[in-house]
Amino acid sequence: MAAASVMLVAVAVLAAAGDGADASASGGMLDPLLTEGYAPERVETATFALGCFWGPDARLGMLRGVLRTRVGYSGGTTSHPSYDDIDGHAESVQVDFDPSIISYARLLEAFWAAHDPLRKPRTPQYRSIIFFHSEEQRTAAEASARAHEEDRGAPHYTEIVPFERFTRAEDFHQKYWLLGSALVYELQGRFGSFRELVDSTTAARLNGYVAGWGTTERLEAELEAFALSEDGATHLRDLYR
Ligand code: MHO
Repeated sequence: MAAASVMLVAVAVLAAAGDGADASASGGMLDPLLTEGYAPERVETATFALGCFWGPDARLGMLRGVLRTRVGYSGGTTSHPSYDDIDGHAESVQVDFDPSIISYARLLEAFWAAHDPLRKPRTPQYRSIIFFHSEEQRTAAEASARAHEEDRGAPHYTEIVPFERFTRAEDFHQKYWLLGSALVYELQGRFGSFRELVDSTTAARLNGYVAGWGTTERLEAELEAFALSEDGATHLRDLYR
């Protein structure tokens, strides 16, 4: 728990540093992904490693245009990694997004903003990696890395490698903050399985809100779309008072 609150502080500091990311958060306009009946024409996947995966799961899951997220292990060679036997893989977050709402370039900005790629990873488990899924993603990642290095004036530890495989992490690592919140009970019963719950846009956003990535304005714009009970809505509002 102590570790989690330390991380929350770190996340809050990053937020205060302002990645300017949240044009996506701006009030008023509802994310089409939260609109009944909207179906993306195309869905793209992005995979990143950037330290403990709990934080980026919440951070990236909050971005407008992100359809779903999951955390897992990527970047190693063994076929059945687990948290206790991660063996060369890195903690990773995988994001499905609607490219008509959010660009890959914008996700890359969020990637840089959500960790410090100039800091040497404690262990291989916490490496900074962009796993590209296409040549377009590779080109965008390389350009973005160059620009980011120039900006920071120092080389970073980030690797850019082709995506190979991703193994989902254990259930208790998925939507970490949501799972620690009473709000998770609101979602149980709506979905046929825990996996469907984890894979929902609502879970991605609520996890982000509980982790502290929302704003009062955005919450008021989105709250109805989450269809929470009165208690659930009050609980969420209380977090942003
Ligand atoms: N609490 C751990 C990170 C957990 S994350 C799933 C720590 O800060 O060392 O790796």
